[in-house]
Amino acid sequence: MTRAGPYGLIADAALAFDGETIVFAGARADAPVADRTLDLGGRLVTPGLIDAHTHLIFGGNRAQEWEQRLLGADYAEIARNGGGILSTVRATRAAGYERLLQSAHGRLATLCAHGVTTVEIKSGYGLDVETEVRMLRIARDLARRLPVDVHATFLGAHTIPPEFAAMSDRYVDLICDEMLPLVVSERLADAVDAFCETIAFSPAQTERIFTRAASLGLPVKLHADQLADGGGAELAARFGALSADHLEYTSAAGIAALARAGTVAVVLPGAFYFLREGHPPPIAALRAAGVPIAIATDCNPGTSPLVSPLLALNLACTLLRFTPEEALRGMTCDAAQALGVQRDRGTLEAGKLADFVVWDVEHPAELAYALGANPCHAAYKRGRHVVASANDEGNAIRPSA
Ligand code: DI6
Ligand code: FE
Repeated sequence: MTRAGPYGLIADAALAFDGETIVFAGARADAPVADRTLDLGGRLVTPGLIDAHTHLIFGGNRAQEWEQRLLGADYAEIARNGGGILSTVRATRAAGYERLLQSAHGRLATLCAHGVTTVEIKSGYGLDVETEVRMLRIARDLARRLPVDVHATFLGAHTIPPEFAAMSDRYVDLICDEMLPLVVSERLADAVDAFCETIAFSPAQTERIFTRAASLGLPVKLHADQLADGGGAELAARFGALSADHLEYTSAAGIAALARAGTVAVVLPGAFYFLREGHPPPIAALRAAGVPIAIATDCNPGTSPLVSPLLALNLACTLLRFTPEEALRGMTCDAAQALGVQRDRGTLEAGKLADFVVWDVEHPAELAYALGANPCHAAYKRGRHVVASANDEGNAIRPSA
């Protein structure tokens, strides 16, 4: 019997898989005889990374808004003046399917090159039936083009579209009566999310959307308490949400509710950093309450233009005081739970998918440590070798002439 050390690490280990399923993970001495073996040179192997919260399909970018913010404008104020999410909505509506697909493909390929094998992607920059459906179709399409499982989330309730300004309840009607049934009948989404915040949807509106989602059989998750404590965590818990995300301003009562409901906290250190937010999510209290804490990139053009999962881990450690071990768990097993796929993902165990990454590091703490590095030597998705090392000769940088 092998005793795993910190990080669940097993020294001198072997992993065996048959087709897309792991059949053995443990000490090399105990490994079954295999048809074919591969020597990984003693490198570290981890589960494939799971990025459980992204908005990586969008038109344009918001670099100029970022410039304005650096000069003193504030995120909520920009949003109230029709910028922010709405400026990305304009750019996303104007971009055709192909252009949106290509730009998202580039971002997702970067995540894959850094060891991501499962990703969640939200809609929410369309806010009309046609564009929301386009975004979700692109999410499905990306899964056919890249070696990654995609969980698509319908986020029609991201903000109130200009056509419904000052009549947000009518937009909630559209979501409940048209968008949600369509998304379900076309099997375009695996979950439903909403942005519950004073600049977006009220708790009462969020409840209506969640009630409808539940009646259609879709699990929910929530952007909760990012800019202020709006009771978002409690609301998510009441609906048995898979996750409550952001949580910068969540109260003690919210944390207790998450713990009782078994809802995963997803923290997004990229957004915390990029908004220069001063109020960190209550990590110590979440930890003490035993709430599983996942970490995700939140890849989006406004608050977290982040395509490095390992940098997200570093930010979680440096800014939010995760240990490097907690950070890695946050992008593997806790992230699997945030997507409801812990049964077949998130750890390396017999019976789970052979989604794993081979890293060019000596110790797992190095994954969260090196700023901007990519030590991914190889990644395997469902048993298939899908990412080769950037250090292989083919990719080596040639000397200038
Ligand atoms: N919270 C966020 O951080 C992103 N969405 C949300 O509800 C930001 C999206 C954006 O600014 O484009
Ligand atoms: Fe988000």
